[in-house]
Amino acid sequence: MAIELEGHTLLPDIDVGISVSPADGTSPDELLERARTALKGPRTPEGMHVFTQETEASAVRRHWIEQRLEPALHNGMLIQHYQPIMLADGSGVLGFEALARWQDEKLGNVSPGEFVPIAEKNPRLSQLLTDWSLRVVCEKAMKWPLKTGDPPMRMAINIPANQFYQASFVDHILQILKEYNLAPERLALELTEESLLTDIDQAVQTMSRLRDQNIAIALDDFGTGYSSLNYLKRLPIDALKIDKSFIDELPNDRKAVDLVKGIIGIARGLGMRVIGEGVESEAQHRLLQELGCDALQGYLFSRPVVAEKALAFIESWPGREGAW
Ligand code: G
Ligand code: MN
Repeated sequence: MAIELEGHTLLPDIDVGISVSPADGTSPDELLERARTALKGPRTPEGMHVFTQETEASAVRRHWIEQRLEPALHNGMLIQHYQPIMLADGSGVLGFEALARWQDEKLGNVSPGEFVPIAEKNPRLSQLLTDWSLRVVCEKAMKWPLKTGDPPMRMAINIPANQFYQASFVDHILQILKEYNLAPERLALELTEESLLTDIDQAVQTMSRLRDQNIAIALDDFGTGYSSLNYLKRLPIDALKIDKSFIDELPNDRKAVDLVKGIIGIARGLGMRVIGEGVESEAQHRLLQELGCDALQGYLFSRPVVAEKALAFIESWPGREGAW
């Protein structure tokens, strides 16, 4: 329902959490608490969230993840993993994406797909996780011995929107690189479309500063957000990473093939590189290469692996330059 307010039209969105007595509780407090918990779970198109035992279990798990992430970071329970980004023709490794793994005593194995979104909603955890990631990569991965003559590979790090929009973000990154005596050419930052939409002017400005310093910028999970093509044109982005959900439907789904073809065409037109994510089969690899993808990443080549394995992986491939 539209509301007119001082010349603006507001379209308020309503979410309703539902709990039912007596199954979900008998006191008003208990029922309210569960209705609130329900709000964090699945939503019907009408904005209804009904409390279930699964909502409770996943809310409890989310709560524990939020509680335990900070001590886990301090106690070395997170291990940085690295997934190679391959040149599409398979001739070499373009770089790696750093992806953390967390083995928790109480929660078991917590995948980044699970804890990263939770951390990203909490500014403090977001900052701790991003800093940890950056520092581990600078301290360890950037020091991997490269064969003489090999071009330096870029290490890609995922940056949450709330970090990207910190006023001191660029200085902070440069400061860390300086501290470890590293060239900015060794770093790539992965941002999601969400990061760009908060404030497009600031995004353009921050990205331009990073770009001026030769830090590469990749747009992650491309196609899942709401970025408009108009924005895309304004942003100084080096590479688009096509989201795995599109790649999953290759090579047989005609529409997915056309979409991916379209995305590659747009990226090309804007002078950006294209990286396909979540490549799991040889057929996907062949098609993406044929369609003109520059680089590929996925289980077909390697899962995210610990540093020693990543190093062994590089040794098994001839290093080669690929700009991004
Ligand atoms: O959002 P982002 O693109 O940063 O996510 C990377 C995630 O995707 C990581 O958790 C990584 O383990 C996972 N991943 C990478 N390659 C593959 C793949 O080929 N298949 C699947 N299922 N997951 C992948
Ligand atoms: Mn990523």
